[in-house]
Amino acid sequence: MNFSILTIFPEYFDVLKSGLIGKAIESHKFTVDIVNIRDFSQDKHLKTDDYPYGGGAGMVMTPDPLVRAIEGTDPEHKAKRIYLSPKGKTLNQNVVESLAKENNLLLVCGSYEGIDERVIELCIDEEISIGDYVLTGGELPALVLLNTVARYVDGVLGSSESTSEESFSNNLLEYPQYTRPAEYRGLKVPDVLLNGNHAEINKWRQEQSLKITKERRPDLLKWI
Ligand code: 4FV
Repeated sequence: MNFSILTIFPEYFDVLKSGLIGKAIESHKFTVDIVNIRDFSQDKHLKTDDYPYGGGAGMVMTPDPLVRAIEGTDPEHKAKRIYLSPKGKTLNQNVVESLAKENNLLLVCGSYEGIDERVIELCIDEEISIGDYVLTGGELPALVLLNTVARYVDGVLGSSESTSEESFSNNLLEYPQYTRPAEYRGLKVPDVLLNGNHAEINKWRQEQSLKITKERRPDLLKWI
């Protein structure tokens, strides 16, 4: 799987050198190329933004550097081209699982008030939002999307970890987790987890997931 990320702040993605994702990239489990949109600006000052037609606060990213960057990075439109925006479909585990089936994802990070609408018309396959709040740029949403999709790439998660036993994997929130010590500040680990009876443990975990989901996210239960 390859991720191409188009941004005017490439340094935002230095974080990809660390953690589980950093190790996975190092060991070529998947590839990431960071593309600086400014490199595609024909403007003598490499400008990539301008004032919005119709007035209003802030600036808008100009179409040409973006279109050149997208077509320059993905000339045969092999990638699924995604623009991260609050107007997009909300990212959830089902969307993540469908994106994880793609070989090439091209992520466009907007800045300022957003990008010229004609870029979306001409080049974008899908708009995706990470949530109903406004950020200063699309870089963090792109990092969120990459992190959650990369977890589905073979070999990224260690053998002990899996995407099947976790929150939202079956539309339920995950059961409570415990580790040593068996008692901490007077709080004990539930006995069922200490008795080693896996049928009992799985039953308790299913009950806990259902109970917690009913309490905190009853909206998820309509999918079950
Ligand atoms: C966003 C979101 C988001 C809007 C204008 C970047 C900002 C600025 N992207 N999910 N929520 N984007 O707030 O994806 O350019």
